[in-house]
Amino acid sequence: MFKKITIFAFLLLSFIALANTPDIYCQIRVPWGYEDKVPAEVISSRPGVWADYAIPESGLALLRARVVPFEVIIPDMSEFYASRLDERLDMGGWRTYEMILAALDSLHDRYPAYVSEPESIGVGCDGHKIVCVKVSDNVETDEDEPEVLIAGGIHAREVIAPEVVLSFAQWLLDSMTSSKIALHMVEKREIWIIPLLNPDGYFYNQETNPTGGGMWRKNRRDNGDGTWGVDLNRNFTYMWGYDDFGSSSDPSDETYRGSFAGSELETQAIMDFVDSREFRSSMSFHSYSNYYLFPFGWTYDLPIHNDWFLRVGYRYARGNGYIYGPSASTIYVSNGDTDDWLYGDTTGHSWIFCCTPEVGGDGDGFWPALSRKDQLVSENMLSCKVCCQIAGSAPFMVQAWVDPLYGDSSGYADPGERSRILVEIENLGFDPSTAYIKAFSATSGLDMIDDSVFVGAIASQGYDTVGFVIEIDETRILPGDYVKIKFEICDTSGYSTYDSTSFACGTPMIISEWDFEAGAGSLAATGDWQWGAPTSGPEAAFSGDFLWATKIADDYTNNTLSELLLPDVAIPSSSYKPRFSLKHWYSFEAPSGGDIYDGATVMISDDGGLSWSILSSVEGYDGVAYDHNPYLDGDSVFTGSSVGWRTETFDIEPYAGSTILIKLVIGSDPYVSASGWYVDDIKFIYYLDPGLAAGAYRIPDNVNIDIYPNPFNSACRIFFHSKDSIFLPKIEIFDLDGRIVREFEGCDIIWDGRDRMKNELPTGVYLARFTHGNIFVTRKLLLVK
Ligand code: 0X9
Ligand code: ZN
Repeated sequence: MFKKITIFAFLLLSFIALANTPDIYCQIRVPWGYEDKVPAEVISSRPGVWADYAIPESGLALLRARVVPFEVIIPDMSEFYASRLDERLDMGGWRTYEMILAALDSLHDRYPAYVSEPESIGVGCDGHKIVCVKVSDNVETDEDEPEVLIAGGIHAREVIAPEVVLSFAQWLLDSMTSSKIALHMVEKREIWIIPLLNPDGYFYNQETNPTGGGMWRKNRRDNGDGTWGVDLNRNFTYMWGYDDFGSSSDPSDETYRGSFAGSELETQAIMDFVDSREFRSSMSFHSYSNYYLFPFGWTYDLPIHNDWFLRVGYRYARGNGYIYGPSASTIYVSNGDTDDWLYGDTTGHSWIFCCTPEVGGDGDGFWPALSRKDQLVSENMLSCKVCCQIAGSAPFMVQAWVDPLYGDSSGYADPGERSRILVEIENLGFDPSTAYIKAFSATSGLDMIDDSVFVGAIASQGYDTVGFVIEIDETRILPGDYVKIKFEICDTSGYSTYDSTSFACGTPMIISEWDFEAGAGSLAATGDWQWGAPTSGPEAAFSGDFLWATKIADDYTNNTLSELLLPDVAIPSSSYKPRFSLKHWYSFEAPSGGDIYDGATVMISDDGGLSWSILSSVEGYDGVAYDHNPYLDGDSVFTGSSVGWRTETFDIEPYAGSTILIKLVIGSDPYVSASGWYVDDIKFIYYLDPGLAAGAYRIPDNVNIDIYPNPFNSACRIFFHSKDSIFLPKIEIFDLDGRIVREFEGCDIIWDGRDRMKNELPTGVYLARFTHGNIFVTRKLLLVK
């Protein structure tokens, strides 16, 4: 009898267990092109080659019925995820639903003056609460301050999302005493924190997989047909069910959009809450794939604020390399999602500057290893800060360069000279900004004559440029040396952002250069390389109209090696700090899971092309190509996107005295192409030799040089006297492009401002270089017509 009961009880228990047993999810890999036939979202992909999906085992039959070929990559994702977590801990070490609520309680307890009492904005059908807190000074008062929403966890299994949201709130509060920006945001914004938008789904994962790895995504609605759950990120009322791309009317689908727009309790709670506030900017954290996604998702049409989104996207991703862009083209089209509603539906609120971060890479998946938690959190703190900033005023530095209209107007900052650095500032915030900029020299020998400059009011999304006078000590900084200036951009409302610039001092002398305007140059091309005016990629040359590109009107070819060989160049043995530089714009297949498939590199040979080596770049390559690429396997390459035009510099000092060959090489693997490589303004330069003696750029004590008048109009007299030698110096006059325009030998000569052919030279700066024994000295001459 006893036995019978036990068996019965056992059967009953297993039945209950069975009813509660979640589906086993497999990660499957499907060849590209079947996206419409797979009832789930792509979780990772190599566009054009394959896409991975998380599919419940029960859904595999449907794929077979639809004749979708697939390979199982991970047979049981929950088991796989749990296996790398800590089985002794709840949720394997990730926070449970209760811990998330407790964390909000504890924030309120620790900072009652800055964190409101946690409040439920609604519940799911299983009764779990969507809880929010407000972070701000005078937290009980609804002040007239810009409002920001930092939320996450609308997809139950994306456990990093609540973690990032809570960690940001924690950082804001814990850093009020140590970080000006944290204090400022707490004082000048109202920041609403909602770590978990889908508590029922989250709790369900906690129950089914108490040690972590639960794969439930949707909420827990009983669909009434034996299936559960609506994808809350398809249930919002803006463009709900617009089409069947990325959202489904099938209740068993992972992206089921619900039976009508806004049908779900959670969606209603979120929409009501947003409509009750005045948010300007927001984050809705998801995982994974290392993206910052902006509207729209429902259409490829770009929103009118697209430029602003991209400028801010660049700031979000600075430091973590996440890809940013409109959802539809960056990942996939879908409809009824949170952000399209926040941005597009303006019936109950103004448009919101929203963003969907997808935190983590392929290796992290939905349940990252615990060792990755801190990194994934910290790499997203900047985006949260910037999101809070832009709700008010948000000045940032865009770029800095040497003022070409200051001093000798050469556009170069020479040792021994005063120059001016121009700094461009943009305001990415909703409110106008006023700022001042402080500048700090980070290189000894570079003095800031101006160390603080006021910037006037900049309208939302506007720009302004200010200048800082600097002086470079010629005894400590030599031509060609890199110097660095740090900037603090102080918003007068009370916080700062930081940036810096670095550049080489001195006026470069040109050994040879090509801007490709007059023609293709004598370059030898194989494969995709073409000279012309580009209509793809950047759609314009860096300067003028023409450049070289791996197809000027198309993407590069798959599985191809293309080489562009420059004519040989003799680097004079006397040349000081010779460098090779180019301007380039590139877009190659984006690396996936750390693997680089396509890329480009610069190779050098000093034996006439018998042997080649990679020329290292001062600014640095993007990574090392993977063995899928038969041409550049193991080589340092540029890959992914340059994000606009860049200067690339290569040190060729070891080749002084040699005749070198340089080739620009791009290698692609058999799949996926992109715009390719666009190269303009190639230069071989060196700097004016500061002299071999100590004291460098200064005139040695035993030498006296006089030039008068200087500036001059028709002629100047150049007088050279050495106490120790009767030999005559060589005097070479260079123009600023490094071309020798005139040569003399003598210690008292008159230059009439003409070149060798007796042609009058134009107004400008010229350089007189004196060579006398082993003394090299250079002086500037200013010809004014
Ligand atoms: O598909 C989603 O809901 C989001 N990705 S996830 O892997 N976390 O599920 C992305 C939503 C982006 N929005 C649109 N494409 N509309
Ligand atoms: Zn998600």
